[in-house]
Amino acid sequence: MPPVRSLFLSDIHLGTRACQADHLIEFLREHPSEHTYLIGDIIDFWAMHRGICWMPAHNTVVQKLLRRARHGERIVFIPGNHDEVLRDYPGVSFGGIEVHPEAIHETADGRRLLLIHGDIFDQVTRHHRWVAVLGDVAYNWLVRLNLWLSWARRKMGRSGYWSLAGYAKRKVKTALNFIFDFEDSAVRHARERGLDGIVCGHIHWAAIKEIDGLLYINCGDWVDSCTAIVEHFDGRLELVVWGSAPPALEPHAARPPALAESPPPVADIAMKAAR
Ligand SMILES: [Mn+2]
Repeated sequence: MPPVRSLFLSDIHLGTRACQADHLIEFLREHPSEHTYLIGDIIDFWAMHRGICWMPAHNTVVQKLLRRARHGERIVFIPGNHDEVLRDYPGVSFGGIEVHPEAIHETADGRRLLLIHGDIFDQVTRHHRWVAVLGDVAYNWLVRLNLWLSWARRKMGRSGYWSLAGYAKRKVKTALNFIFDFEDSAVRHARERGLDGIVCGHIHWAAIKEIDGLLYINCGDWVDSCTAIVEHFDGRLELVVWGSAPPALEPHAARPPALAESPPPVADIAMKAAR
């Protein structure tokens, strides 16, 4: 019997430099499972538009997943916004990996969970797709610009009323509000469908918690935090933080999301969170 019943992974972003494929390969090796759910943004077609960064380790991830499907594991791929081209293939199976726009998983203890990437709960990607795409490109430039601006202000001796720290704090607060809105609308959606909870991704912030009596679960990502959700054979769900020097990640901790590519804290996190 494999060590866990189910694996839930999202936001791997294969095809980008930031993807932590090596850690993921280790994680997969240690966690054979009966069900594996890939909950979106597994392959980053948006980033590959701008320049492919496809490492040998990215091939290995794909091969390992195909191999698991061949050996009788159930592998379900639920596309996200970065791999939305696959949304055009509902019900299709690629090498034994089933593609569905969403799925329902029943845990060993009988809870029914909706599995969906979650970009539909993100007002930015939903209504202003161009903002999200632009934000993705502009993010690194914003970080640099902010650094340069603060340097220029110091040079000009204008340290006065404009506080970089205050600016960063306001941005973090915006990002946290963004997360709370996301979580609330995800849980509301699951409730409307008469389910016991939801497992999603998208905001790169792993969590297992109860909101208004429903289970809210986010798989996190394999760009920055190397997190996954596992289901044990008794139906218990656990957040796993993989790899060396994991952040002191508590599911409820107020940690700003998605600090990939090691930006300084001045980053426009709200924009980043829209990934
Ligand atoms: Mn996404």
